Amino acid sequence: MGAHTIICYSFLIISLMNFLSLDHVEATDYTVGDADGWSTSTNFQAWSEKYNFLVGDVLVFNYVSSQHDVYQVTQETFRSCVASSGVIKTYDSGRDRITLKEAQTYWFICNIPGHCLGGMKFSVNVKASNTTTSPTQQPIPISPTSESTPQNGVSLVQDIRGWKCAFNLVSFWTLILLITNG
Ligand SMILES: [Cu+2]
Repeated sequence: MGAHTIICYSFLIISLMNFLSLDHVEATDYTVGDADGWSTSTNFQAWSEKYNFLVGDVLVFNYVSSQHDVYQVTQETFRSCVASSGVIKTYDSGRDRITLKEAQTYWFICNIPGHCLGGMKFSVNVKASNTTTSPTQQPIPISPTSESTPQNGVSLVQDIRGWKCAFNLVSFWTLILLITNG
């Protein structure tokens, strides 16, 4: 086995390992209300504030379909609990999976009479999951309320990802050069 071949294989293996660890970030399923499910006995706003929701994550609503439902609504309807308008989407299967597709705030209520006013409502602030923009370039969210935004280690992760990307690129072209030069 020549030196070139060994170098080629080394780069190939390193690139492959990098690739596998880089782009396959798993989306997370969050069961709303944890073990209690979607019910009248849970403080859902407190529940939602425990987590950092990222684009691609899934909210799982578990409930008895004859007792509750799930309405995705506007902020105004979220506040008023009057769902005669401002309804974006409704769910009533009792096993609803809602994928958080956008980096935005989502508002959910139960539209069974009295339940929303009784506390079956919460918002989730969904953040972008896999951007390459640095934290200084991120737009400042415009929000009428002064909601606090929990911090996490995203900026560091993005830094590492950026370096890995550059490294993969260098590895790839080195490999191509080595192959074409025999
Ligand atoms: Cu309900």
